[in-house]
Amino acid sequence: ASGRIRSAAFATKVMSAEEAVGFIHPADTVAISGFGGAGTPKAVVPALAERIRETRATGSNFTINLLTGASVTSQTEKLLTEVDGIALRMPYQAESTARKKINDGRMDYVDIHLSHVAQQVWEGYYGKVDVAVVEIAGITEDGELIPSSSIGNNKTWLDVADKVILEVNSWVPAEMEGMHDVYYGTALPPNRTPIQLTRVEDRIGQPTFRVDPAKVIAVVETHGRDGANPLTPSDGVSQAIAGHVLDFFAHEVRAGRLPADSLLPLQAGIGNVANAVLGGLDRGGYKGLTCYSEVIQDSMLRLVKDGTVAHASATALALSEEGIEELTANIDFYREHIILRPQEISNHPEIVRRLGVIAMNGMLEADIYGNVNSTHVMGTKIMNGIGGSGDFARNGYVSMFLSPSTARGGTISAIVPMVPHVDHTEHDTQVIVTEHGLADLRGLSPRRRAHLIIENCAHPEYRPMLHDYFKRAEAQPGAGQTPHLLGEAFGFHQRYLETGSMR
Ligand code: 0RQ
Repeated sequence: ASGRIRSAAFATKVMSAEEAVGFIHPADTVAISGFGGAGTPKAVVPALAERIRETRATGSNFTINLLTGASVTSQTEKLLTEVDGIALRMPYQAESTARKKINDGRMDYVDIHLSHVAQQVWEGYYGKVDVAVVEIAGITEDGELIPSSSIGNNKTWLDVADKVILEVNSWVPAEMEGMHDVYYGTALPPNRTPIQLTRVEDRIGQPTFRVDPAKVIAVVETHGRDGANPLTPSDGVSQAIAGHVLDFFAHEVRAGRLPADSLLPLQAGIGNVANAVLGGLDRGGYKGLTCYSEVIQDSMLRLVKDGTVAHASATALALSEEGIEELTANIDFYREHIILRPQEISNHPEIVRRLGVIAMNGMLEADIYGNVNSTHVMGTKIMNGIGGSGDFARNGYVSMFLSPSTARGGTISAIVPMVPHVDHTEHDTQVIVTEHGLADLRGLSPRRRAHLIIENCAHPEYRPMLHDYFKRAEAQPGAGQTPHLLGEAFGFHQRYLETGSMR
C-alpha cells in the first residue's frame, strides 16, 4: 500500500484491476479520466481491453461507449480500438488506430467543443453514464479525492456515473495536493449564475473532488507514469511563425490594445509552433504574463520559473519526464503559480471572453476569406477533432490561427480557395499566420481579406493560382459579397486527390 488512501472507508474497497473490470458490462457508457498524456487510468483500461478480448474470443460482443476529457494516451486508445471495444467515442482523439477506424466508418465519433462535454452529459445527450474510471493522486481522511495530473471532466464523471472505480496512482507527486481548483458552481439553465473568476490566478473552488462513497465500487492502486510527451525541437518554420506572432504583440502594444508588460492571458495549442511562440516570449522582455489555456507544457515551466509568466491556468499538465522532474523538485514554487481546473472552466466561453484571452491555435487550412478547417483532411477524413480551439477562438480577444503555409512536402497549400470543412468561420478568425507572414483580418471586408491572406500567408508557389481564382471569381457578374467560382472552389483538393498534389 502506498499510504495514499487516508480514508478507512475507501481502503476496504481496494482490489485488482482485473477484479474491478468485472463491474463493467457490454454496452456500458464508460467515462474515464485523462487529458492528453496526463491522468489516464493506467491499470483498469488494459484490464478492460483484455476482458473484451476474452469475451470476443467466446463469440460474444463487447463494446462500450467511451467518454474522456480530450485525447488519452495512444496506448489507451490503441488497446481499446484494437479489440474493437469502442462503439462510440467522444469528444477528442489523436491516435492513428482510432482515427482509421473512425474514418472507415467502423467507430462512431462525436467531435464537440471541449467546454460542452460536461454540460451535454448532464443534459443527457449521451444517456446515462454507467461507470466512471478516474485516476487520482490520493484520498483524504474525509474521503475527498486529490486530483491527478489532469482534471478534464473528472468532476462531472464522478457526479454523474452510477458506479465509480478509482485508480490511486502513487507516481503522481503527492505534493501536487493544493494545485487544483475544482469549481462546484455550474448548473444547468435556468439556474446558472455568473462564474466569479475575474483573474487568471483566482481560486473559486476547492482543491479536491467530492464523491458519494456509496458509488465507489472499487479502488485500484497503481504506480504508473503519464504518457511522456516527446519534445520536438522547434524548426525554422515554427520559429518564423513565432517571430510574426511576437511582432504582432509588439504592434498591438504600440496601438494601445494590449498592456505593455503583461499583454493579456495567452492560450496556445500544443506542438511545435506553440512551443516556439512560448519559447520566444522570454526574449520579448515581458514580465508577469498570464496564461489561460488547456495544457501546461515544458516551455511554460521555464517561463514561470524566470518570472516571464506569473500565473498559468490549465486543465492538464503535458510535461516530458524532465518536466515532471522539474515540477516535483520545485513543487512549492510551482503550486503558487500553476492552477489546474475542470475543462468546463479552463475552456469556459464566459471566462475566455471576460479575461480577453489571446487565442493561438493550429489549423489544417484556411480559405482566402478566413474560414478555417482544423479537423478534416480533404474535407472528409478526421484528423483529431476540434478540441478546445473553438472555445478559445470564438470567445478570445484576438483569435489567431497558425500553420506552416504548406503540408506534405509542399503538395498541399494551407491556403485554399474554399475550405471543404469549416470549424471556425470567417467571423471567428481574426489573424492568420504562416512562416511567410501575418494577415490581420480585423475590420476588413471579405474581398480585402482575400487579398491580404494570399499576399501575406500563402506560399509564393501557390500565390498566382490563388490570385487567379480570386480575380476570376470577383470578375463574374453579380460576384457578391464573398466571390467564389462554385464549380471550382474545391479544385485544389480535387487535384490533390487525383494527382497527389495541389500544384
Ligand atoms: O501530418 O503528422 O502525418 O505529418 O497534419 O500538422 O503542421 O505538424 O501541425 O501538429 O499543429 O497540427 C490542426 C491537426 C495541426 C492541430 C492540427 C498534416 C501534416 C501533419 C500535423 P503528419 P502540423 P499541428 C488545443 C486546441 C485542433 C485541436 C485544437 C489540431 C499533421 O492543431 O488538431 O486546436 N487542432 N485544440 O502533414 C492535410 C492539410 C494539412 C495536413 C497539416 N491542409 N491537409 N494534412 N496536415 N495541414 C488547445 C490547447 O490549449 C492544447
